[in-house]
Amino acid sequence: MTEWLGLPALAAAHGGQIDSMLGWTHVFMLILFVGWGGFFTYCLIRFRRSRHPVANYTGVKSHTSSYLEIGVAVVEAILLFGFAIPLWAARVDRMPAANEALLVQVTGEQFAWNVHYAGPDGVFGRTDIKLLDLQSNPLGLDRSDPAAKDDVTTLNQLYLPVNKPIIIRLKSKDVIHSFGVPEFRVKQDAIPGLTIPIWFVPTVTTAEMRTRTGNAEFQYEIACAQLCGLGHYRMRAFVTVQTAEEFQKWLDQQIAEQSAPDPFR
Ligand SMILES: [Cu+2]
Repeated sequence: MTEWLGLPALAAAHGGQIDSMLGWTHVFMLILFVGWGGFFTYCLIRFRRSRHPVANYTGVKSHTSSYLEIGVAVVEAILLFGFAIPLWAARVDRMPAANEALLVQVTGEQFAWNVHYAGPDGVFGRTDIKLLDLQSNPLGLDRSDPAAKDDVTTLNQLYLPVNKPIIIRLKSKDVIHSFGVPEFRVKQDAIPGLTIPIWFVPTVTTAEMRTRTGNAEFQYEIACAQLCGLGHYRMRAFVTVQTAEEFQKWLDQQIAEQSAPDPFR
């Protein structure tokens, strides 16, 4: 229905509503553009200097333009109160229940995305700024905390199961970044000092999207959507959407690898 907008392929459950709002906004703006453009052209011709060498000091007496203005304001109010605010409220207020969703912490830093899974216990392990090491432990995760034993962290790789509500707890270590994945129709600033939840349901696996687009290299990409410093251009991460079984297999493998004692320590 909204193909004419040329948006990226849609891969999230709520995306249809966003697209239809974008479509309606474009339709109304096109009507306004044509209306104002026509009025402007009419005025240029109707009040040209050769026909009106002297200004008319009385001006227009009819109220047509006021009614038109009111009409425009009404349409804009409908867009705002009828579409935009309800959609925004639904996205922000109606978080899925924590036990039905997968909770992932994503922390932006100059210039990478750190991903943290709680593991089977569902509890994120303790983090401590004293343990922070940009190379080996960018989140400062305390592996001696029992809750951290089964935690999984990755750099610039977000793995997600398809058709399951995902809640992302978004954070930033340094400056304002922005988590944007166009196919999921999500974009949220990551602000230092705040933990901001966002949620969506991915509906198309990476493999399926590769078949659909005919692009064997297709990757969902988290693009940092706020200019955050000199390396902003390379602040990208990849999202791999898999079936529930594939995702579980990946997670189990990561837990086994990451909980094993480090032979180099
Ligand atoms: Cu950034």
